[in-house]
Amino acid sequence: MLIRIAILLLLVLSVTPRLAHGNLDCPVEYQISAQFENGAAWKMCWDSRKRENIVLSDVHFQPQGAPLYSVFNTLRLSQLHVSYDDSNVTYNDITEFGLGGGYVVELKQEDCPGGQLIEIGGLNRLCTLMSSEDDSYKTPDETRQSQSISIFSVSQVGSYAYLVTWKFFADGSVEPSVGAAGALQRSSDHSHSHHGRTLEDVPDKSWLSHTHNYYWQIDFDLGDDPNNDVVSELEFVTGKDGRRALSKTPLRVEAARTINPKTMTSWLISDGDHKSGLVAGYLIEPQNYGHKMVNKVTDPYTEFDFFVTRQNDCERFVSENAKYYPECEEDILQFVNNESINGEDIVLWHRISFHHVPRNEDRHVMHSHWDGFVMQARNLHAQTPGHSGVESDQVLAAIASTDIQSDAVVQNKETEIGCSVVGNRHSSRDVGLLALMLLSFLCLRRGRITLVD
Ligand SMILES: [Cu+2]
Repeated sequence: MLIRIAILLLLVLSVTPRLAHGNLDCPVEYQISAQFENGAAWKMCWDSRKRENIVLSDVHFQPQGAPLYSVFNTLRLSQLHVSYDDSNVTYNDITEFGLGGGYVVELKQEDCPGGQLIEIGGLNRLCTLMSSEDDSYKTPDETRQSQSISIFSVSQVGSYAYLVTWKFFADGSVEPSVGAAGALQRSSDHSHSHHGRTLEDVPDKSWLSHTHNYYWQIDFDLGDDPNNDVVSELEFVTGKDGRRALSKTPLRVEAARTINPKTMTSWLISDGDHKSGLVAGYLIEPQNYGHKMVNKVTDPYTEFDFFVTRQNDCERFVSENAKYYPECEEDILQFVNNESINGEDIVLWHRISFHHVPRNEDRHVMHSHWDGFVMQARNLHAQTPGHSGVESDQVLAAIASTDIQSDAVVQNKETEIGCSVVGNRHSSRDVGLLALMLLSFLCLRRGRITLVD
């Protein structure tokens, strides 16, 4: 009997897909992998959904000589919200129409030069493309190009053609982006409208300005345990002495946050798997967030740029979600309902806006306007990936010739939301210290602060 059970167990294990040693949990034709010159690799599964089209899952990165490392459970564009300045029309392209199904454009080989075309529904409609571009780094005696694999498809929605792209770099970083191309969608019969521009060849119309709000849904699953990732908000606050100090605030409950350019807001997603030493993670620095569209009257969630929620299968679209999941909430702001994300599988949502003011050059065909952001790998490597780790004599001579001044230490603080504390030095040191002690005491009483090194 025991032998039978053992044989059965062996059979089950031999046919169950497992990720160990590079086996992805999807059929071979739905797998994408890339191997780079620096020894690193990406492996993932792809799918095409009727609404959002490309959904990438089981996304793993493998640094040179290291085991496969889980990065994302899923990646998708969650809404393409287009709001016109005249407020007459707002599109939610993904839930009203969709980027998948018949909206996906067939690609030719010249659309995917040197790349691999993949069929969706019997037509070549997905491209994976390896590229080497720009200098990844340059030293006096070495130049290395940045290698990446791009995965993209094109969806024609109304007059617009959206180029939805995911780029995975050889250093572990990831860049989601969308190119808006095609043609202008809406015009008004009121020439000289304050809500648009009259273009050269159509004197009796105004082509209306509008904002494209791109919302990505990023389900990080860093390392072996998907439930121990931690999201922290980073800010750099300039003190009275003119120095900027880091303020790090772990988010412990679901949150809707805004980008503050003055404090250079960014978000760090850290892997809780670490036993000791440096913590692996990803940094989201929204340096290309542009002019954001905020309309609290019609779409209250547009006030925010970044959301953290507890993973929930029925929370799929940033807006008009209940249209497909009536048992669930309608929009992202309602998903954020104070649930604890401590020790949970967390999902991030990020919005980047592009305010599109029509110009003559947009008639009759628009050039692609690209928007996106980078998720920068942190501590996935001990040093520059692909570099020997040995400085040449030329590099050492260049370093030696520079005048490097030592710097005084400025203490960083880690706080929880509502208890952001930044040290102040010099003239107001005593007052700052007193305020720091008082605030720390209040925070400690509320059990909401952890001071670290
Ligand atoms: Cu536009």
